[in-house]
Amino acid sequence: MQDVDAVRGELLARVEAADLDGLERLRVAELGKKGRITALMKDLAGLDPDARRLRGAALNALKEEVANALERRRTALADAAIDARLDGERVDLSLPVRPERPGRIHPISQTIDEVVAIFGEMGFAFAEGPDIEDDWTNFGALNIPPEHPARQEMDTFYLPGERDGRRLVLRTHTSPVQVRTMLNQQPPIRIIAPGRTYRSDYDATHSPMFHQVEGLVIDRDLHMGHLKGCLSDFLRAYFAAEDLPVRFRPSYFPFTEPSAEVDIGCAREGGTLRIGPGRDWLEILGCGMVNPVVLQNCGIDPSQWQGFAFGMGLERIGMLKYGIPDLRTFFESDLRWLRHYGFAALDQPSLVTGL
Ligand code: 2U9
Repeated sequence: MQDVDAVRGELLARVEAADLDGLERLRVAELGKKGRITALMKDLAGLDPDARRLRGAALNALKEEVANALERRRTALADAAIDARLDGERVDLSLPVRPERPGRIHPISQTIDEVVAIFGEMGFAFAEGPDIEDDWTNFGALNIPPEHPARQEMDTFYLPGERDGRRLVLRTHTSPVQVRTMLNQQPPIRIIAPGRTYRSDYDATHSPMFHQVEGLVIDRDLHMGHLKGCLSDFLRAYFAAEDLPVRFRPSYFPFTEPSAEVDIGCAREGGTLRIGPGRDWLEILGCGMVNPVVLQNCGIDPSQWQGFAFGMGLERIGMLKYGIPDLRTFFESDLRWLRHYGFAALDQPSLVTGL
C-alpha cells in the first residue's frame, strides 16, 4: 500500500512546478472522481477498523492539503499574469490626443432651428405633441370627413387598439398639436409646431416618415393681410433674400377657409435652380384662415376670435435652401452624407486657434 507521506511529497512538488493548465490536469488526475486519492480512499475498505481510521484521517488531510496547495498556486499564477500585463500596458500620458471627428448637426435639425428662430423673433412659442394620435384629434377636429382621401388606409398608418373609443393613428400632420393647444389654452395663441409626421408613401419625393412645421395664430380681428405679411416676412428671412417674390394662389383645405398655396420666385438656369427674382415660381407652403368649424370644434368662439394657419414640409425647404437633391438620403444614416450636408455644432476649440 502506497505511503501517504510519499504521495504528499510528490504531489506538492508537482503543484509547485505546474502552470495554470497543468494545475487543472493535476486536480482532475489526483482529486477527481477517478483520481489517485479517490482510489486510495476506496482501498480503505480492505483494512481492519483501527488501521482504516488512521489511514482514512491521513488521506482526508492529504486531500485537503493538496486542494489548498492547488488553489494557492492558481491564485499566485493568476496574480503574476495580471502584474505582467500591467507592466507591459503602462499608459503614456505624454502621447498626443488622437484627432476625433466632431459630429455634425443633421440638416433637418438645422432647418427646424432656423425656422423656430425666425418665428421666435415674431413672438411665436414652440409647441409639440405625441406622434401617436387618435383619429378625432388628427382628422375629425380639423373638419376632415371620414370619406376624405387623406383618411384612407392607403395614406394613414392605423395602429391596433383605441383610446376612449377613438382609433389610433400615427399623426399624418402636426395639426393635432394646434388642436391640443386650442383645447388647453385661451386665445390669443401664437405657436409654431415642428415634428415628425407619417404617411404610407415612398418614392423619390415621399418618405413614410417626414417632418413638417405648422403654425397657428388666434387673435381678434385677424385677416388674410396678417397671414400674407407673416409668411412673406418668414420666407424672405429663411431664404435670406429681401427681394424674394412671394405669390398667394387660391386653394382648398378642409381646415382653412379661404385657403391658399404660396409660391416663391425662382430662376431655372440650365439645370440649376436659383431662388429669388426670376421668371419661374416654386410652390413652398400651404396656408389659410382657420375654418370657423375647426375653431368651434376646439372650443373657441368664432364670433370673437379668428385664426390663420400654415404648414410646410421641412425636408422640402431644407433641400431647396441647401441644395440637397434626394429626399430619401435624409434618412439613410450615411455618415459621408452627414459630413457633407451636416452643420458644425459649435466652433471646435483647438490648440492652434485657441480655446
Ligand atoms: C389647425 C387649423 C389649421 C395647417 C395648414 C397647410 C395649409 C398645408 C401642407 C404643406 C406641405 C402639408 O407638408 S405638407 O404636405 N400643409 O398646406 N397646413 S394650412 O392648418 C391648420 C392646422 C391646424 C387647428
